[in-house]
Amino acid sequence: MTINEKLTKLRGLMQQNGVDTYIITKNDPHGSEYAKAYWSGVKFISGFTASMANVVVTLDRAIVWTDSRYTIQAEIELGGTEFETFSIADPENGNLLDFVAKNTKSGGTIGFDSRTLLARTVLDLKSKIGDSGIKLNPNLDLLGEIWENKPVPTSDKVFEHELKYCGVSRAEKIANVREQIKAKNGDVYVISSLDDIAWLFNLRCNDADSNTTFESYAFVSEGKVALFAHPQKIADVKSMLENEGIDVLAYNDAKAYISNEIKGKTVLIAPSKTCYNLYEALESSKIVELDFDITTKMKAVKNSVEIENARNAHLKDGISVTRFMKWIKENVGKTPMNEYTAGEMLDNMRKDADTFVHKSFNTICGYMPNGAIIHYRAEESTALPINPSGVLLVDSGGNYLDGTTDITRTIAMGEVTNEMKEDFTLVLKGLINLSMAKFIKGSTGAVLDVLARSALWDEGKDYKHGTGHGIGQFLSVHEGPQNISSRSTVVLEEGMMISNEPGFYKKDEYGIRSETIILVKPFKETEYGEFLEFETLTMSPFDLELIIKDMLTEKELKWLNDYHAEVYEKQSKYLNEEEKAWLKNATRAI
Ligand SMILES: [Mn+2]
Repeated sequence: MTINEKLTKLRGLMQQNGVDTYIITKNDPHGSEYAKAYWSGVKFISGFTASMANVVVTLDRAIVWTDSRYTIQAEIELGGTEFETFSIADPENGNLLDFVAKNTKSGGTIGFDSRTLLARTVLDLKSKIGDSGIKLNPNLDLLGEIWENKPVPTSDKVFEHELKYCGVSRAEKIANVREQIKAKNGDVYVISSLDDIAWLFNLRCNDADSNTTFESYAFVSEGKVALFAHPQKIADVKSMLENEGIDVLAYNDAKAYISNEIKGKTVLIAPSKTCYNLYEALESSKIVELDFDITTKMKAVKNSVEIENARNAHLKDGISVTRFMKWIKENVGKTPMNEYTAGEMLDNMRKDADTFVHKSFNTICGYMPNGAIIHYRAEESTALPINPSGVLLVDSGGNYLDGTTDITRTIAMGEVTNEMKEDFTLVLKGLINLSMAKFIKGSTGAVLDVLARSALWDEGKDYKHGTGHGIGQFLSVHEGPQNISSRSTVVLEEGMMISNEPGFYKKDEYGIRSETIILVKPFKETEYGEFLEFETLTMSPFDLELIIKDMLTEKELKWLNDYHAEVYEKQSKYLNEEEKAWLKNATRAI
């Protein structure tokens, strides 16, 4: 079926159902960053594969909303179809909800599959429609009727994430959640967020697409705790959970069970993670809205067992990155390679580590102009060949039983310009200054963001992305609630892990980014307050060939040399003689 044929079929169904405007999103029912393949309705109907994309189909128009990162991709992938593209930054038409509210006639109907719209979105839509006379039909899975060969859940089974990796038992976590339900004056707490549920029950699934989560809902009250998951996936751990007093029920029964259990109760939920389909069932009870799940904050503060495991995972991961840097520097210009094959080489090197499960996201390997595309992903057929000059940006990570990693290194492939070195060094100064930060307890990431940008700002340069995101433990590579950006509102606490990833992107020429994961830990307590600092968990060298030593202050230089000495000390015992010699030179004091 061509895209235009699919649109014709969809419009036929819209007319049969009395729908004038139909909304299709990339969301799953859980607000996940990476939804399972069977939720990829946008890709099915439009062929558009960007990570940020929503679609509206009316009886005479078809529109994709995306952001500026994907403008070129939209031109290519949507070319020759009926689809128009709107940028979310467009002041006129950038807001999808405003568009549908404005462009649906009074008395007309907006339809959607309420599993794919978050409660927050539908509540916004309702307020935009107001008393215009437009009706909503929220439970219409029209795509399901025309989607041939729709992907189905994988057969991967849920397994236990052992106590030696996660450090705290399910029973203890559930008891803590119950205390917080009480503290927030709730009776019942309903969780939709998949990584929160995986964390709470100490369960994981080695699923496709870099995911360790499994589709589920959870219900916690004073007397009950229930987990809803696809029966074939949860089979191996079902009796273990039931023996601990956890009700294990079918995923598709969640809505009915929850509606029944919440009558007359006060329900806690996070509307930013709850789909409207489930929210509808809660609407008749008293709802206390959470900005984010109770478990999200608990999960973000890592315990001592998780921290020790993470140190190990980052060391193993860093060794793979070191081996990759050695390999690519020694082979560029001799062995044919492109962005795609180089990325695969690194992915394969990671597989040697004993606790490695899969990559934590799709490797970004961008050579020269492609390095300047922030979310670039090389495709086998269009990857640029890598030549022995210029810079290669590699952002990658692994999911290990003992931790999740995310590391970016920018590597000189041969001769580089002075401008590239200057930009690399400005970015590195930012990374170092954030790494060295001491800050008073109570600070948010917004207080620290400038540290990573200041050297660039001195030169009138900047990067258009946040500086840092939280990271999971054998879970999602991006997790909240903390982050480092000018808009951050969450206080950084001891035990939180966060990325430190300033960059600089010269459009059509080259991209530079350096990234480590840093851990918040105590610094000192004085008469003026309690102070915190960071420990760098990521272990792999920064390319000395790209550093202009004279641009570094004495303090920055000392940090760099100390860090490199630590990388060598920790990694060398796992390396062979040849690798050791290479790393010795790559981490030499400058
Ligand atoms: Mn990152």
